[in-house]
Amino acid sequence: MSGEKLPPQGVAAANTSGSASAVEFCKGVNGLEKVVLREPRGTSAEVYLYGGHVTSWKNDHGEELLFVSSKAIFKPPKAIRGGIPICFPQFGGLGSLEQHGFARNRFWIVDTDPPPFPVPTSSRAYVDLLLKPSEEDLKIWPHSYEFRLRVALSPGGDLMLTSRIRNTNTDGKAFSFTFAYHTYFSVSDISEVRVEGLETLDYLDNLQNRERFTEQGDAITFESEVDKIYLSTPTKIAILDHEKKRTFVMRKEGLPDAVVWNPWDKKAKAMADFGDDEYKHMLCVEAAAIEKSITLKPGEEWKGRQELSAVPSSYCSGQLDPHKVLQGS
Ligand code: TA6
Repeated sequence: MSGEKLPPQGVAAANTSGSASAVEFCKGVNGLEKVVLREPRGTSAEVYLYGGHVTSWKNDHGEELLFVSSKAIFKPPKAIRGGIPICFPQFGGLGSLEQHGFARNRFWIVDTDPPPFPVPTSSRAYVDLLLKPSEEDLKIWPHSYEFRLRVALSPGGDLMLTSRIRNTNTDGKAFSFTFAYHTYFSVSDISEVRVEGLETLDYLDNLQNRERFTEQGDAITFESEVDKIYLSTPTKIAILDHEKKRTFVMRKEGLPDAVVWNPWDKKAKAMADFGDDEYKHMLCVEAAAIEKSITLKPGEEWKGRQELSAVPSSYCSGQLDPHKVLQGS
């Protein structure tokens, strides 16, 4: 079948069987390798080996739920603008490495022999990716690690990303890192979007030298550039798109912080790989570990997990009561 590529050597054929194969290995933009995940009910996701980067998540109506810029560059060393870039081993400019670290502009491989997964994945639509440092990487960040990323679609179409990072240094050295799933949500109109779950929390404002403030009591709405790191957030955050009558629910584990970013008009114009008006149709809400960096001794492993669901909701029916969403299961 066109585009169908056999899975890499050793990848369990099991999860490539079934009608529309649950996992398809194929070429994407500029011939970059990608993996397409499909669930029988019609939901799907796409992951590029370049950056271990999810670039698409569609619901069972085929509607795209993630934002990818029409000007995104699918060519190393530029990170793909949109989807879910992975910030590791450094978030933002918090260190001596390039902005957001290097994991998002490295080539990952398919993990043909992953260690047993902590929780069984209830669907066949998943892929395991692996990143290890190259000789070049060791010169800029002298640490050996294994970064395993499982991207999975649940039978209900939820998108789950689970990262397991292990310190494999043989020189007894520990290492520390910061981390984020830099998720770009597709929204109908940013001025109609509210974020629930971050009220009254402290945050570091990236637009004011990361000064610390406390968020006011109500839901967060958007009318100008925002770039905030919310600290010690609840494990569940809701992003309400009123016009689309859709609520994104983010559940996270091992990622205490959350970044909220919209570049608005000026920054949008300043980014070559971003359309001038695209800020109206995206919002980044990023499950992260920033305030306290993660430190691993040799042999130790850290796990950071994010689960995204998109639930239809209608404001008028009260279904959209964010507190119900956030307190619900
Ligand atoms: O996550 C928010 C942020 O750190 C902003 O400060 C902004 O720089 C954004 O990430 C995008 O960063 P990038 O390096 O992808 O242009």
